[in-house]
Amino acid sequence: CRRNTRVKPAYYITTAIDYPNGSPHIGHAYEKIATDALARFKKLDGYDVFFLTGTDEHGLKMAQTAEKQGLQPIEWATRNANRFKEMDALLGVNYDRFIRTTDDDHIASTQAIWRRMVEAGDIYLGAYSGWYSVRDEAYYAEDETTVGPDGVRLGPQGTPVEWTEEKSYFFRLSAYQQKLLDYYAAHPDFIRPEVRRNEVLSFVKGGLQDLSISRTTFTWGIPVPDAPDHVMYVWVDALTNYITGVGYPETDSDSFKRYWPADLHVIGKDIIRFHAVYWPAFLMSAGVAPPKTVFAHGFIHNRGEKMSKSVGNVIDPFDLARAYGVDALRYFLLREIPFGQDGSYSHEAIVARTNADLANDLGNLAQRSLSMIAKNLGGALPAPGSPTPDDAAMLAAVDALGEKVRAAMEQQQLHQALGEIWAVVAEANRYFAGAAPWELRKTDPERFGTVLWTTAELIRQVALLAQPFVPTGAAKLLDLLAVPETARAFDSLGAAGRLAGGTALPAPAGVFPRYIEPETSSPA
Ligand code: ME8
Repeated sequence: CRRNTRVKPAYYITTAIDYPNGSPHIGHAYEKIATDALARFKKLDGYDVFFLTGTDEHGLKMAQTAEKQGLQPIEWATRNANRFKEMDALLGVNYDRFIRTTDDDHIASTQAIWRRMVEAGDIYLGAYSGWYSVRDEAYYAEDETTVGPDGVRLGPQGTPVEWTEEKSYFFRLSAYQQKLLDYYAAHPDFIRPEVRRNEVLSFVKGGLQDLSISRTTFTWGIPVPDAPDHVMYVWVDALTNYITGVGYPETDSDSFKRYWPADLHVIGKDIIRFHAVYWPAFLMSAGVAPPKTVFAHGFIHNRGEKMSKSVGNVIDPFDLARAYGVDALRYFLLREIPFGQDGSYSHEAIVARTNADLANDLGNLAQRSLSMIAKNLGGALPAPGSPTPDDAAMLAAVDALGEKVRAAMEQQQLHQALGEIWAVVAEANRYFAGAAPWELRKTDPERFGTVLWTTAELIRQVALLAQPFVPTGAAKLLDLLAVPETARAFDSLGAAGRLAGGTALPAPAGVFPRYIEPETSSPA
């Protein structure tokens, strides 16, 4: 059966939706870049990918900041949502839909899931009192709070909490403890990485209390059906974005049937409870299948320090992309920080990665080998002669790379995927230096051709696999090897896409520039 007549398998991947309560920071950029790399990988690997991202626009905090600016909440949300879209465009984040929780279809979808939860008997009216953090949009139990030296009571995230009492609708979360534990047991990949899974398991085993899911003290939210003085708790609204994005409540629609349940929700570690406890419980109540995997990544710190507006060390992704280039920024974030762990950003670290891995190891190898072909062979790719054991070993190593990278990506281990690719790049540099083609040119023209062909072929496969991570530079490398657009998916890896001797190559050009310190100080 021919590949292009087969129906591609569906793959649905999402990011968290960001609070557009200011400009995006590097943490927002990190999550979008990582998710984009995962989405691109799956597309290149033959999947019909749907990639959803967006903004989470309701809630008291949004309303309060808008008011401080003298704006309507929707004006403030729109202004900042546009900044998030600009960031995605700049960083090469190729989403299929940018959802805003103020979109009409999302409001309808959220009211629909609410009604389904009412029909299931899981929503009741009660009164709520507790310690509420405006900053986190969350209520906390007394024992989750602490009193600081200045007498201010703080929630578990270190934000101030206030004693609050209001009439509220409740979701019967307590009824879902065993169902959730059974679900986790039956789906070991539902929460990743392992450390987060353990955290969630012990939280749920400790018992679940019903969840307050409506507010009467402000109006910037989605109205509760048939209860006009209540707006929904922002997290009910926010989590629902994932099903709105593929057509909920039209559960019979092609898109919903095709893409739901989602394959992967990529989120930060601070919001795992919402995604791994509340969300599957809401979905079970509404009769919708939970997503397959929730992966929580770590936090990015500035030189090891937590970023905060008050400290003034928040990093602007626009500045970074301008200073280092988009490929370098993407590569650094995805290579340096093991996905799932916390990591740190620093100017020195990004420069070191850019210059060593991109400019030297891959960029120079391409430049040197392709220049030899241009200069000595009139730009025509040589055909390989009979391979020596070294040539054969090099080719075998790069032919085995696709499987290794795929295995790492299946586990969302992006840093490991890049580690595998650059291990082959390092090997290729040793191979090239050992073969010394500049000496073979006169003494052994056939082997000269074989070494250059082998080097070009391994650069082709490295560039194919690097596309999800450094899309611009990888595309340039493939251009330099005259690889047509139709031969850039992963079905062209290995023998299927071998470079053909005699192919006319364009004039070589630099692909990954070195970072050179400007006269003035660095941006960070
Ligand atoms: O939590 N490093 O929005 P948000 C890495 N609207 N990731 C970070 C980070 C950092 N320093 N700071 C934040 C929300 N993030 C909700 C989500 S989803 C239905 C609703 C991550 O703007 C954070 O963990 O505070 C989250 O995944 C995302 O950025 C948006 O954070």
